[in-house]
Amino acid sequence: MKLESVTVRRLKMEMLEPFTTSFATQTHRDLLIVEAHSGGDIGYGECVAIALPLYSEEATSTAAVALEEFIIPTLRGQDISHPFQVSELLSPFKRNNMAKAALEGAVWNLWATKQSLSLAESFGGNKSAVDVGLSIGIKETEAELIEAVGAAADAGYKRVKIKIAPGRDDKFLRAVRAEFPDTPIMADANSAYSLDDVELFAALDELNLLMIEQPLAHDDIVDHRHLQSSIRTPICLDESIHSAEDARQAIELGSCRIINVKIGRVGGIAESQKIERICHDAGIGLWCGGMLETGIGRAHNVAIAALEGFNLPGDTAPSSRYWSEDIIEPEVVMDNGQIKVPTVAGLGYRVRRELLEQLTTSSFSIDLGVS
Ligand code: OSB
Ligand code: MG
Repeated sequence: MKLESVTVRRLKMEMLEPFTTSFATQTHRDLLIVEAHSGGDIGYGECVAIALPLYSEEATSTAAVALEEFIIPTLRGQDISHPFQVSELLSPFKRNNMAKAALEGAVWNLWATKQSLSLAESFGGNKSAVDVGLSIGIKETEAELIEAVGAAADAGYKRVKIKIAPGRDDKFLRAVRAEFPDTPIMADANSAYSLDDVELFAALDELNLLMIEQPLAHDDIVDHRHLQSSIRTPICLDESIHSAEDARQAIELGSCRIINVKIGRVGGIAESQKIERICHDAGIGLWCGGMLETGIGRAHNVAIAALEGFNLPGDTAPSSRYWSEDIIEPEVVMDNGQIKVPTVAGLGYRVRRELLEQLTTSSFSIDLGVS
């Protein structure tokens, strides 16, 4: 498979409602779509970096530079017989995981299309449907949060994740638990706390949360170990895990009992597959996280969640939770708390090219020089 060119589009997409975490409020997404072109086929990948480096060190603008200056040019003149070659070729470059994953994902899509495999099949997934959870942003009041959790439970989501931050934590979670004694709920702190807060987390044990996601620093593995040994609620690591090696070390140290894989954060599908095997073999809970993706990123997330090691509901809500119009057709829909894994070859959805063009604020193409 020879790539003729790669196009990177920067898109601005308004979200249906603002999404607040401990690090920012997002009202729209500023993201990149990567297109890998070969022989009339296009493979699509999404770069999940956000506008400012508040979640990880990557930002939309810096990912675009990394793609243009050194990530895409690495494929010049390469004959790609399998997408593993892409991750291998990019491995000398440190980090830049979201930028790398966007290109690698586009090549996986292209390869799956050419092999007549569904994206899930090409990744090694064999589930016919995946369980879906909802991530709810920080609300102003307990009443608003209770309403949102009730709506999520009514809609059939298999579990509800509640974003927390100092001052918006135990009172809010207790109010929700009092209202919904049996709903599977969890909390995500996006690294807003420190070991000084051990007592706060120990007191939350009585709420029977499924897990508490990334309570401590974004780059920490050691302090999470101390926290995990002081509380019963399982810790799930998100921000701290950038690779299979990070996952191995966190598991070995006892820093978490669950891992959230985001394809972008760990640098791609190949790395996600390695983490899936590690978690499966270690008996660690695993689920697919989300970064408020468009339908393109969502298609990749649903496909990776089809691997057997992904044994907990993921943050892969349907299109209508985020967008008035998604950039794919049909939109991703949820049925009884599940999303069907597409079986058709390639991405599994048609990309709405005209809408993609309309939403594009800038773009560049790199010729990979195939004669
Ligand atoms: O920490 O999981 C997170 C969104 C943006 C940045 C970080 C996170 C999130 C979410 C949303 O929780 C998940 C989704 O619905 O895509
Ligand atoms: Mg998280």
